[in-house]
Amino acid sequence: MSKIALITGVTGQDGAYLSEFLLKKGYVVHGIKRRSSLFNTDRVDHLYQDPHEKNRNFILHYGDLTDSTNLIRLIQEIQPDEIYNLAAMSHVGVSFEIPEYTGNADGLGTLRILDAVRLLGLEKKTRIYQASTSELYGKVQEVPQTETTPFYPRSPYGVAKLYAYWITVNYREAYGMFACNGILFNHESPLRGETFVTRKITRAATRIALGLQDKLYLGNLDAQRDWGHAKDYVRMMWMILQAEEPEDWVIATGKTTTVRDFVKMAFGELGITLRFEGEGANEKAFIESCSDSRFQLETGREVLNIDPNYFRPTEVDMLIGDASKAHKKLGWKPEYELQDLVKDMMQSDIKLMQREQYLKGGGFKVMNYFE
Ligand code: NDP
Ligand code: GDR
Repeated sequence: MSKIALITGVTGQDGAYLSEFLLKKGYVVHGIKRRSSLFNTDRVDHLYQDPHEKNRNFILHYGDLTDSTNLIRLIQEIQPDEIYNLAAMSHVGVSFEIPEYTGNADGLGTLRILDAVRLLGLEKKTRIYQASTSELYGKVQEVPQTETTPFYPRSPYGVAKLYAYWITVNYREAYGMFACNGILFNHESPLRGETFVTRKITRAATRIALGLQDKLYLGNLDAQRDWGHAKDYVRMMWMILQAEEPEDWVIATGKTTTVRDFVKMAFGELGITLRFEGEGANEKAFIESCSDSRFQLETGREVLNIDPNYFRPTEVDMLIGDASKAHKKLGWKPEYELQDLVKDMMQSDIKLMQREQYLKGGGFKVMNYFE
């Protein structure tokens, strides 16, 4: 019999990679997607199976973490062996704009899943993975951060995820549930949402090189993040639920890099060297040289400015994780180095942007309903 998994947030970056991973392992995968006025399933469209087909192993359901009635009904119908709770309003900056909703979806949403499992008497059958985050550490207390480093979240997102972390621990201790937190540090990929800093940079670098965009506007270039590849991290989500005991785990690469250095690496993949000048809100970057003859770029051109609107009211300055526990107890090791990740993202974005350039060159416009 195939194992049955339920993934919330199936349409997100991690949901897509995890779906592929579990399908390859022979699971039947159910996913919860939100209703949206436009299609929002781009990342999993290649896995789509027509609802009229028999014996489907990838099935999507409408749902929302803010609706307990929906979650209870779906979990009752699906009777999952494993639930991966990946759904969240996952943008730290945006959480300052919509703090109440973030608390509801990211904090209480986790409680709704845990309690649905308990209410339905599935405590001993269903294992639960909670997508916890390095944002829990927030203000630097200890370097590198481990499973025992104290938490000090610095955003409504981090605070909501703190509630989710502890309610997961509480349900495990109170009701003997196999419920675990994966404390994942930043992980990126070609599927990363366009408003997270890495993808914003890889898209902009390729668009600037191809003449589709003038400048890149960023916020805090000094922030340091421990960036891994999402493919490595979804493998670990599964390993966490196969462990003998339910526990909490840090997943990280153990290396940290500034946003500024990520910018240099991304442009570097296109043979472009940047020169940075100025400080804080006045920092700028210019093209120093370009060794790739495909791109017609003027030396000395300004391509990066700071937009203080991207500064956060409270920032997380530095994250670097120590995943020794996962290395030793579960044998997890990341396969991607940061340079491989940047290359992967750049190769994907250059293809996407070349397509856009080709369409524009042919007189086609990116779809706009009012033109
Ligand atoms: P994404 O933002 O790419 O995906 C989030 C998913 O959650 C999307 O499918 C989104 O749907 C869905 N979602 C949002 N709100 C709701 C809601 N109210 N009800 C149901 N679904 C909802 O995030 P990632 O894939 O990058 O991250 C997955 C999880 O891991 C998140 O919980 C995130 O907070 C956490 N995390 C991520 C890290 C990272 O570096 N990527 C690091 C640590 C933790 P839609 O597509 O419709 O927007
Ligand atoms: P983060 O990721 O907040 O770490 O949360 P993000 O890529 O948004 O920011 C990383 C750092 O870059 C700085 N920054 C900018 N960020 C964005 N988004 N846009 C900008 O223009 C910009 N300029 C500078 C930020 O200030 C920050 O310091 C991600 C999410 O996936 C969370 O869901 C997850 O929990 C954590 O990673 C671990």
